[in-house]
Amino acid sequence: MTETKATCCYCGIGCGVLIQSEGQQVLGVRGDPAHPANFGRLCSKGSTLHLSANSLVQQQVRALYPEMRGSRGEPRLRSDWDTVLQHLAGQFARTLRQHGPDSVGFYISGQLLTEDYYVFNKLAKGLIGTNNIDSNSRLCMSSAVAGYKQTLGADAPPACYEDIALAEVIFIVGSNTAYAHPILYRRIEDARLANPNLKVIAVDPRRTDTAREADLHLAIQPGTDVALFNGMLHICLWEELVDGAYIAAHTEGFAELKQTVRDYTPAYVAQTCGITEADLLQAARWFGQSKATLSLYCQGLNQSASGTAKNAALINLHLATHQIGKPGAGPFSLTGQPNAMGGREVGGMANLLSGHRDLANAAHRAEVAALWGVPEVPAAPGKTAVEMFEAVRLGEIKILWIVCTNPAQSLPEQNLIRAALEKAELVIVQEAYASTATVPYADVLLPATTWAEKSGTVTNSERRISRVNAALEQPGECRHDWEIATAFARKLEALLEKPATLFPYDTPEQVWNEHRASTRGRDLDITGLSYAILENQGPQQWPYPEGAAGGKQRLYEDGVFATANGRARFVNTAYQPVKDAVDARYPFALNTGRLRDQWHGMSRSGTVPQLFAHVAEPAIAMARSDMERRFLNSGDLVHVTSRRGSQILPVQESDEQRAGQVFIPMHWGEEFLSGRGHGGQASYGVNTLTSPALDPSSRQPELKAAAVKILKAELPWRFLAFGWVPQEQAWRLQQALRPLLREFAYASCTPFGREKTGILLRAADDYAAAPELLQKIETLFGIHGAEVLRYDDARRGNARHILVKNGALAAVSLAGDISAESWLKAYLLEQEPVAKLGRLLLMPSTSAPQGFKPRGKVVCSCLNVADTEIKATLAKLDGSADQLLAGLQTRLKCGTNCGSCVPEIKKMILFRDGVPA
Ligand SMILES: Nc1nc2c(c(=O)[nH]1)N[C@H]1C(S)=C(S)[C@@H](COP(=O)(O)OP(=O)(O)OC[C@H]3O[C@@H](n4cnc5c(=O)[nH]c(N)nc54)[C@H](O)[C@@H]3O)O[C@H]1N2
Ligand SMILES: Nc1nc2c(c(=O)[nH]1)N[C@H]1C(S)=C(S)[C@@H](COP(=O)(O)OP(=O)(O)OC[C@H]3O[C@@H](n4cnc5c(=O)[nH]c(N)nc54)[C@H](O)[C@@H]3O)O[C@H]1N2
Ligand code: SF4
Ligand SMILES: [Mo]
Repeated sequence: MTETKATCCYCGIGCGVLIQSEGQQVLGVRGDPAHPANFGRLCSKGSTLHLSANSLVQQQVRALYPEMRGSRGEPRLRSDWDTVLQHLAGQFARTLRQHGPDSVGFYISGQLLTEDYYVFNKLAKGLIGTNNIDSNSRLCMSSAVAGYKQTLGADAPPACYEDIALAEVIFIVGSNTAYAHPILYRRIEDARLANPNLKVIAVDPRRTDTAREADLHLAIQPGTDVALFNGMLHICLWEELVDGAYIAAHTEGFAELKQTVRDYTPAYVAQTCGITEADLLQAARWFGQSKATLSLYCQGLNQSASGTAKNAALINLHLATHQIGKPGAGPFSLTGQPNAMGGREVGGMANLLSGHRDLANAAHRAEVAALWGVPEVPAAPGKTAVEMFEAVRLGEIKILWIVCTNPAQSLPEQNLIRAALEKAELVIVQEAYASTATVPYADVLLPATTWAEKSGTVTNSERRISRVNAALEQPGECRHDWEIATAFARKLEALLEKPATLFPYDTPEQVWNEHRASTRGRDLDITGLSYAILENQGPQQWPYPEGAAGGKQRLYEDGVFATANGRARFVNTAYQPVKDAVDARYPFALNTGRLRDQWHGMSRSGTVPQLFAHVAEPAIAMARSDMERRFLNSGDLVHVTSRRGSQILPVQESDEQRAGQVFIPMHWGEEFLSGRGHGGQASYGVNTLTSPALDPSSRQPELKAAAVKILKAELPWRFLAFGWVPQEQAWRLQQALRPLLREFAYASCTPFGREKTGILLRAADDYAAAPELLQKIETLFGIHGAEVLRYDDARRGNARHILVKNGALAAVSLAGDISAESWLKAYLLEQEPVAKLGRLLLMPSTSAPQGFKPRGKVVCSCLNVADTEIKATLAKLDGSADQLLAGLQTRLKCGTNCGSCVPEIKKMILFRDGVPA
């Protein structure tokens, strides 16, 4: 077995992993003890990466061969690289000649390696001559970028992970760190243990696990952060918590801001944000009085039509109180994707250029043109993500090349996104997985390598660059992303009769060295670094200029900022309400975001059944009071309708939601959830509903706030099929079921299991579905033939069909009355012998057979510990919350491996007597 150093391909914490492999098989993965992001730890997603790389699974879900189709409507056929790339180069050359360079667009991704990103950026801006290249980071970090640049002068997160241990106050705003950045959250837990005086404040409309554990939770109304930060500054001014000397020496623009925040009185702010004045005061005092306040923030700030103002208002607060440029302090944006930072560094977006340069700056354009050896880079700004799809829909952009992102799942207002994908003359999808919602739109599918197969570099949230190495050969005919761009570029250069190539690369290192040269003299200067240093001395932070002994842990310690005069700038921020505001017709504010154990459209995490133990199926979360008023029970189906579309979903009572607000995890797209939709309009999951309203500076869409109405869906007929499926068929089965979901008003399809893989399909409609359709589904689950036990009541439309194998349930389908679901599912999960049940198995009874105790929900998925076991053990223990947790960890081992479930176990301790202690 060999161990290969790489990083986790999920979040921006950038944990180091060691991939354990033999030949073409990944056998295991462990945290790299030497990596400074995680020191050997991994969360629930990182520690199951090897399961996602299992070759049996990969064979079923990966895009393995280049494919293209003759024309729309025809199926794509397998082709070869040379033919496909030659075809694409021809199409590009023709379109560029007829319609000019802005008739093509590239939509790329913060999950690409820096080298991949660099080549695509040069291809668009250097060779083709268009700035129509943008990335999914537009949906993610662009408000953070704009906020940093407006205030500090450069897109550089000033703090580092070690600051967590040094902070006195940690201000977590719009970040569910416990779910989205778990290994950083483990550091917060450690810091609290080490320093009982550490105060954690969480600002989130929802009572997330992160918020529940904070010393103070401000459950503000959606989108009111600017009012809150201005209000805190108002209080800091009154209470003389601002640092006048620092403001005078190192900043500018405070006088105007001071005028503005006068109006943000505690009474006005408390009212606007929906919090108490006492809590507001407490937050301001803790923030301003502490020796070191560290803010951690993410999409609750960024994904907003006032995202840039939210970022700037928070940084204002740090500057005014001098909570920046010193250990334990600073505004620290947590990067979402593993290499969103690298993408920013190479300038792979519509308004940026290599080396943190700006497209709008003529001198910067000239520098980059000189570096690349081209006459010029185009001046006109390119289209940003949402706007690019709009331009495609309007026919302005004819060719769209999508790389490493799944826009038919993740962009807002899916109806328009789908219309754009249909309108485009040519859609190219460069993907690792063939299973995503975007792939069916591809006229050309380019199969890409992915985690464990790629080599290059990534940069994490704390500006730290790591090398990633390939453990496996490329499967099928997959190619590396940078290689595909390079090969295409050379073909296009030949057609355009260019005398020499701009793409002389044979290795990622050559690409990286060119990128390095472009950073000379810039804030992110890495001219002192090399692949060799990264390999021999481990991951390094930037800046790391030539001659430096090491990277820089923390920025602005000397009070000199990255602006022309060295002074940080206060931005005069004013509060603006959310764009898609609630009203009498659309009375609920819809919020969306992450689940702990899933990643975006779930192309990878969705192939690991145990990652569904935490949350098994799609649902919309709602406060109990709202449900009672609408006579809704958990599990009821509701129509969720925004001003743009409608999606049916089961409703789930949640103590995390305030009244008037609802939440849908962002992961549930067409891949797992669909249905015929409602009122003639198709639905494609959560982003059918969301709003494309953009922030004026960052052009980031407001994915966290959409007004919706919620009406009970009267769909009396229910259907459920679930069963164990051999691993070598499970994922093909799931893909075969997907088109059938559209036959029902509502349908979802999700895996379950642990050692074995199960698939569950749930559907609902207003009338019984055609028997042929149900038979088709049952056959796919193996429920056919003589051994199937059958109960059918045609008159009532009820049916129960059961396949028994080796004396236990193997697959079940229920139609009409599905009330036996829970115990049948438990019997199947636990492979409980069924012989003794006899006829009971087919009796239309709701309740479980006597004496059967279901094991319940798995809480610790690493060590397979269920909630029933935790509750039973808790009943025998006594002591403080910390002692109870320690007791559970000793006896059951739950929460002792990756630790991702610790917040959930703590919640169970809190609620052990039914009400919070
Ligand atoms: N498990 C998991 N982890 C991930 C990812 C994943 O898919 N799954 N994706 C990664 C990526 S790309 C990203 S960008 C990050 C995102 O990481 P986070 O931003 O932490 O995650 P989200 O759940 O999108 O949103 C965070 C919180 O913002 C809150 N919020 C909503 N509106 C507001 C508001 O107006 N103000 C405030 N203050 N808060 C608000 C939401 O209720 C939510 O709890 O996660 C990364 N990590
Ligand atoms: N409603 C709502 N929508 C959201 C958000 C939200 O909070 N709410 N968050 C937004 C945010 S912050 C983000 S970052 C986006 C994420 O949205 P997407 O970018 O669509 O998310 P992923 O599913 O991670 O897409 C990455 C794709 O790349 C493929 N892939 C993996 N590795 C490789 C590789 O090496 N090469 C290539 N070519 N392909 C590869 C994967 O199979 C996957 O399909 O979603 C945004 N959309
Ligand atoms: S925190 Fe988890 S998902 Fe993020 S990089 Fe580390 S192991 Fe991967
Ligand atoms: Mo993101």
